[in-house]
This record gives sequence, C-alpha cells and structure tokens, in this order.
Amino acid sequence: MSDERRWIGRSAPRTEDGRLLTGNALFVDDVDLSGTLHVSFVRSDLPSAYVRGIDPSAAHAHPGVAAVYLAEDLGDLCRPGPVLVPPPPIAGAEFHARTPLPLARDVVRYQGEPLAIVVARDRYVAEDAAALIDVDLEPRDAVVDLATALDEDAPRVHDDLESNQAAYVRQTKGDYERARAEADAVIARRFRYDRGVAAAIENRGIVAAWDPRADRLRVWDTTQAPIPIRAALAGALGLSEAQVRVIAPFIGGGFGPKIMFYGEEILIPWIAMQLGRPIKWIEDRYENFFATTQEREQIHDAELAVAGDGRILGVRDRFLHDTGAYDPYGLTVPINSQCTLLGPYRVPAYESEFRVAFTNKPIVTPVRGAGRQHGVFVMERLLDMAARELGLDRVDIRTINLLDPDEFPHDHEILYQDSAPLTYDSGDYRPVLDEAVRLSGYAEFERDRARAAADGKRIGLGIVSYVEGTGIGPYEGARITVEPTGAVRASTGVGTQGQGHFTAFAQVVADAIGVDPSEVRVVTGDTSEFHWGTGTFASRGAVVAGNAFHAAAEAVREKILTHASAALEVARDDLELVDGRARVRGAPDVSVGLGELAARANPLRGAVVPGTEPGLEATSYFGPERGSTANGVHAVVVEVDPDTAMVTILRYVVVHDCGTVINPMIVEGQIHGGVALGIGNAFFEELVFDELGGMSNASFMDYLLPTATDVPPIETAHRETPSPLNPLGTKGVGEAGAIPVAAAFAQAVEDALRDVAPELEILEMPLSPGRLFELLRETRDPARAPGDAT
Ligand code: MCN
Repeated sequence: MSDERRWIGRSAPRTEDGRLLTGNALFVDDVDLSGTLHVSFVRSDLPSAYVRGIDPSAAHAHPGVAAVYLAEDLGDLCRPGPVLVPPPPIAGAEFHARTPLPLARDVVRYQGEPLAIVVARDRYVAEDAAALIDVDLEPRDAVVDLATALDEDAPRVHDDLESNQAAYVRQTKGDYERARAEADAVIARRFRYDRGVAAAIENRGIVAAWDPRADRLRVWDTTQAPIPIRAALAGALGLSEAQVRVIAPFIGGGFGPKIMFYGEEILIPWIAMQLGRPIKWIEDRYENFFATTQEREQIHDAELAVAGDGRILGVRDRFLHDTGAYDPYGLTVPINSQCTLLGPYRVPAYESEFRVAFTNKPIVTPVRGAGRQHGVFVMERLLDMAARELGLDRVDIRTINLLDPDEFPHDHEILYQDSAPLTYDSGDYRPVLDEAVRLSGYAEFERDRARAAADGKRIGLGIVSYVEGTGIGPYEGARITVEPTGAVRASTGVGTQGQGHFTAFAQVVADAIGVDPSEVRVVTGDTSEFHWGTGTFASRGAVVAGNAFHAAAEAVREKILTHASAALEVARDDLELVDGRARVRGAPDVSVGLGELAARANPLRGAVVPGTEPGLEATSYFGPERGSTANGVHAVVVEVDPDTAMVTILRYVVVHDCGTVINPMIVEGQIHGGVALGIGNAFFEELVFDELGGMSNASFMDYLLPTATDVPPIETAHRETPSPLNPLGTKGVGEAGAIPVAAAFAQAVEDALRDVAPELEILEMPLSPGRLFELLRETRDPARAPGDAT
C-alpha cells in the first residue's frame, strides 16, 4: 500500500455520475443496431396446467413477423437449465433439482412461464402476433399455500417427485434439548414472511448480434454475472468462449434477480444466430412480475430457550421455504436464513431444520438480503418476547448475549451457503449497540413517549442487531494498465448495477499508484475486457473485486517504482508516487510521469530483460478463504395511529461496521437504499395470489413501493473493525441496510401500541396498514375474527 493512503476512507465524488446524469450511460435498451428484430414472449396465464396444444399459424401469417418458435422448434436447446449454485455438502441433506426449460413443453408450473416466442420487425407487431397464438392449456390443481404445500394430499408440482419437497436440511450445534430443559423460559412462536418482487427500475433486457464474418456473438445483457453467462452461452450454442462477448453495461438496479441465468438469455442469442439479425427483448413491467425471480416466502416455527437473566441457552427453528416452481439457485436463500438467525449472539445450542417446497408460483432466488431478513426477524422477535416475559430491558437482553471481541474467530459449527464453515472473522459488537442506543435516544425515550402521549400521539422505538456474511469467494480478478498517455485503465469481471464500483475501485487503485481516482477508468462487466470471475452478489464486490484491484495495483506500483528508479537513478525507497508522477522524496521537482514510464516499459527498440514483462500492467486475483462478517444495529422511531393503523417513521438510525470503508458516501448510499427496500418489504410490498395461484396485483398501481416521502432521513454512523481475511480489511455492505428493517419496525410498532394493545405481537411480514388494522382489532377484541370487515 502506498505511504500516501489518501483515497480509501474518503467520500470521493462518484466518477460514473457524469455519464449517468448527462444521459451518456449506455443501458441495454439503448443498444440500437441496424436491422434489429424484436421479441415478444407468449406466457402461460395459468399457474398450473397441461399444455395440450399451441397453434402459432395465425402469428406466422401476421405481417411483419419474422419467426415464431415453440419448445419443439428448439431442438437440443430445449433442456432444463443448470443448478447455478450446488447445495453445500451438509450431512443428511436432501435436494431435488428441478430447473425450467427455456420454453415450457408439456406442463406449465407457474403463471408467466414462457411458451412461445414471436420475432417481428418491431415490438408492437411482435405483441400483436403473440396475442394471435392459440394456446390450449388444461388447468391442473395448483399448489399455492406454503403451509400446506408439503401435505401428503397436496397436488404435485413435479409429477416425478413423491412430494413437493425440494430439499431438506438440518444443521445443529450443542444440545438443544438440554438447553431447553435448563431454561427458565422457552419462547415459542410461528413467524411468517410473505413474497415480494425486487422491483429494479430497469427490467431485464437482452440484445444479441451474431457476426458471421467475425464468427462472433455479442450480447448486451442486464445480468449481474456476465462471465458465467458467457460460459453458459458458449456451451449451449456450441461456440468457444472466445467467440462470445457479453457486456453488462449500466444497469438500472439488479437487487439479486439479475444473477439468475434465465431461458431468455439463451433464446435471444440463439435466435440472433438462427436469423442472422440482431435481436432485442426488453421485459416489460407486467412481465417482470412473473418472469423475473422473487423472494421471501417462509414460515418459521421457532423457540428460544433462555435463562432468567436473559442469557440465550439455545434456539430451535423449523421452517418452510417456498422456492416456487423450480429451484435453480440451490439452497442459498434458506441457508442464509438458517445461518443469519444466530446474529451477533452467543448461542450455545442451535437446532435448525428447513424444508423447501415447490409451489406453482414464480421462481425464488436471492433478492437483496437473500433470506437473511427472515433469520434476523425470527431471532430479534424472540428476544423481544423473551425480554417482555422475563421483565428485562430490550437492549439489556441483547447486550448480555453479544459475542465479545476476544471470541473471534467464532465458529458456529454449521456450514454457510458457500460451503465454508460459518465462522465469524471479527467484530466489536458492543460499541455498535451503544452508539445506536445513544443516537436513537433510547435512554430518554420514556420522556419522549410521555411528551408525545400528552399530545395524543403514540410513539415507539425499535432497536435490533444483525450480522451479515459478506464477501464470499470463490474469487474475482482485476487488470490494471497504465498507458503511455498516462491514462489508467482498470477492469474486472463483476457487473455493476448502481453500487458505485467505478469510484470505489478507482480509489483503491489511486491509493496504490498515486493518481486521482477521477483518472482511473474502471470497466466492469465486459468479458472482452476481463473474463475471469463470477459476478455481483452476496455483497462481495468491495471484498473480492476490491482486493483483486488492490493486489493488481500493488503489482503495478512495484513496476512503476522499478522503472522510475532506473529513470531517475535513485533508490526505490527514495521514491513516492504522487499526482500521477514518481518523484524523489524531499525533492519533488525530480520526477517522471507514469505515462513516460509506461512508454519506457514498452520500448520499440532494445530488449525487454528476460524475466520481466513489458508495460505497466498487472493482473491479479483474490479469493477469500471464507466470507467476512459485517454487523450493525438499526433503531427506528415510529408514530402509530391506533385508530387507522397508519405508521409514520419519525427517525431511522443505522450504526454499522463493514470493516475498512472505501468510500463513506457510497456506503451511506448503500445503507439508505437498503433501508428503503426494507421499509417497502416491511410495510408496503406484498404479492397477492388467489387460491388458484394467479397473481392479483402485478402492477405498481396495486403493488405498493415506498416513495421518497415514505423514507425518512437516515442517520448513519460507521465503525470499522477491519476483516483479517483480506488485505484491505473490508467487509460488504450492499445488502445490510435491508436486512434488519422488518425486525426493528415490528418492535417499534408494538412498542408504540403497548398501552392500547399490550397483547399485540407482530409475527408476520409484511405488515401493511390494512393488516395491522386487522391485528389491532383482533388483539383488542379477540372475538373478532381476522379479516372480519364489520
Ligand atoms: N463499499 C465500500 N466500503 C466497504 C464496503 C463496500 O466503499 N467496506 C462500497 C463498494 O466499493 C461498492 C458498494 O459499497 O461500491 C457495495 O459494495 P459491496 O457491499 O461489496 O456489494 P457489491 O458491490 O457486491 O454489490 C452487491 C450488493 C447486492 S448483493 C445487492 S442485491 C445490491 C447492492 O449491492 N444491489 C444493488 N446494492 C445495490 N445498489 C444499487 N444501487 N443497485 C443494486 O441493484
């Protein structure tokens, strides 16, 4: 690392914003190649049906239609997609992989499953023709309710399986039965989490162009994982990887579902090759509600065994996870729930088992937080209820159980989603909680509550903790080149969907080689620039790609110093790298520019010394042995109107620790975005399915997202406990904001209503105003059944 560590830790202005704000950032739909044909999909409007026949003749005959494809036209391409993340090797675990075909053939298993594709001169014609395709579907019984999906008499989503059970996993540590026997209290509850969509501003989209003269395929794709997509495309289309270039340009949000490998991603390039014309498909919003993956449906039966002083003795959790109609993403989401439940706490005994159910609903894969919300919700709610039952303070019951700094690394004796042991690398949890207590005014809150009550207002405070496994492997890479012009080019394989990578990675490079971050041109997500790596998920960019950039930049720094030492005839140790020049310490006028050194490193005459390489360039990789563990505390103050059940968020405080912070402004932005998403998930967003599995609110008119007026200013404080697992000491932050919101929100709402509804327990998410209204009425007057509108 440079002596002049000037950029890491500073809120450098975002280098990408110029392009974004002036309309010069390329998004997939901006790719406008001459001769492009457009695609519309015919999708099943039933969630569960036999495909009895599809007659495309009217669409074929429609003017402007270039082609129509059904499953039977796809040949070998029509085979089930891969399991993208094989489940970890957990003893006794069971996993039945069922992945979708690019176009459904005999059976459709969720509403929106694609059945046919129309290719036409424009999108309007393609949609008109798609509407002419005659699809004969014979309805089958649908599996909709997660609670009964595994019942013996439930209809089968996949006929070849004995039940709808897609997976079973049990992980344990310690002796829960003993913990239970020794406990002074056992708190047992059933918790539910319902479904939502990721709702990125930009829907998915793909443009593909086959160039027969160059024998190459170019694909612009809104993916979070361009390199795996390239490998999959090459394999499926019979091409070498070098013939396929995948570009993930600027992307208007990913939030998880764009990590999936979808049938459309194979079909559009295949059609481009079949027809020899560029092909474009841009998902529309309605389509996105079905065709893009979703998350969050789980039911937990959990119990906490606790001593009279609040010490956690053990936790048992048995839960159901809804994977939708297929399970291409393995067990990442439920394993995250299982592991994240343990939180920042000392839990001597843990018994956790889950069953994954197939249902006739859209496919579930990670959405920001990726199952961690559920774990935090369950644990934090149990702690709240234990505190209440034992007459303890909510903060005290948390403090007493926090792991101490000398307990790291802390091995939880179970496996994490990346197959590595769940071992927390580092942390200092108590100061984080103390700071949140201080910033939220927890100690003075009774006074505030009394004041508000005098004005007829009911306010409540929620305060919860979480940890997040971030920065998992396997690896990422980076290449840095200093060009003879002095320009610095830095590329990596991860794609970017708004996380500020261009700036943060430039800061890492800038620190090592002594330039301004604005001079480092970062390229992400273009396989022609860098083709090793996996993608953007699991809050791993800062850890994995960040440290790859760090390693490559340090290697380039070494080369710069070697060449500068020769050029200036001074010892390397006497040199410093500042403002794009290598200069002599104490004699700044004696210097040489990086561009000049780059030219020297690539001579047109003479000889490059054997054992050295030309140019000021280096490629490095970083693969962490396991993920690093970030942590934090959220506190929220709400006002609840007990008559209307309207909740207003008055304050939101986040204190968090993501190790070394590269760019505090970006990190705060990530937290703000995450909290906004969490607020949406907690209070606004819920997909509603009818009993046949049909989605009732697939539009932003009915599926409510929080708007700017619903998201309060968020007060943020950082603490830094550097991770020992990577040289920069970073931990991830991209999902953290979203993870504990529901738990904090539930506690705050209960707290606000404790005088009017002391029995109220919030055991489910989301909690729309309507649902809170029902719960309140039920609690105050148990004779009234839930949903009774009278
Ligand atoms: N960062 C930092 N210092 C740290 C940690 C992170 O400065 N100690 C910076 C990073 O350099 C990066 C950003 O914060 O610019 C997020 O970093 P990280 O936590 O490593 O997350 P990723 O880069 O891997 O991004 C993925 C993560 C995930 S999994 C989802 S989902 C998500 C998220 O990021 N989707 C997003 N944040 C998003 N933000 C936007 N705008 N859009 C999305 O789709």
